[in-house]
Amino acid sequence: MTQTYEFPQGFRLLSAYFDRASQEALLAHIREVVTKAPLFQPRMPRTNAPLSVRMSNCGSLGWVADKNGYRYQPDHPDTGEPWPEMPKMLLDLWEGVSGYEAPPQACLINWYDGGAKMGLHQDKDEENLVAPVVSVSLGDTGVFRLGGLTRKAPTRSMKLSSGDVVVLGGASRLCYHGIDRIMPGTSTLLRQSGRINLTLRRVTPL
Ligand code: MD6
Ligand code: FE
Repeated sequence: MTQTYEFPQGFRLLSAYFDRASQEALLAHIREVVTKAPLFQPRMPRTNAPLSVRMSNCGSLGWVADKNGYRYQPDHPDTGEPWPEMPKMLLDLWEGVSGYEAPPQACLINWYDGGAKMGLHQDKDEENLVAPVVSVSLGDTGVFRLGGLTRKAPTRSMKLSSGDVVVLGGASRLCYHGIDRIMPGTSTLLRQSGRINLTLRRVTPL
């Protein structure tokens, strides 16, 4: 018998939070960020195996992954430059949905091409686990899997479309989650098939 999945308190999926015009405006900001802070190839610390997504960041801190571990740092791992500023649209999003009194410090940009995915993981590299993580999806639909507080807990999958916002707050903050696959050709926002996911985070305590 299959176990039923209970949505954790504090998980929210805000479908179509951004309309098409806002998605285009946000995409233009992200393209500008990536011009200044080129996509890099993250690697798994123990094995040094590359992840299938490419990444960049904006904000005062950025998340990086390489043979030395997972961490937040103020500069780009390849160029050594500080991360570009966080676009105001993202600060406004955080203010609108996070319920947290201080602004986000990091926006991780995950760039998926058609075959990319992201294994089940917890977001727990932040010193601040009280603030939620807020994400925005752009481009092709991604099949998102949300689980529980252990890797073995039941999971449930849902589609994230361009413009959707997810909030992992409260009891859902440390729930396992990942992207099983993306569905090429489901959006016309990007010039090619692919998906972008932005995750906004408060890294340090207040
Ligand atoms: C993705 N998202 O949607 C991967 N993490 O491509 C995440 O890993 C994520 O959507 C924390 C909070 C929301 C998320
Ligand atoms: Fe995550």
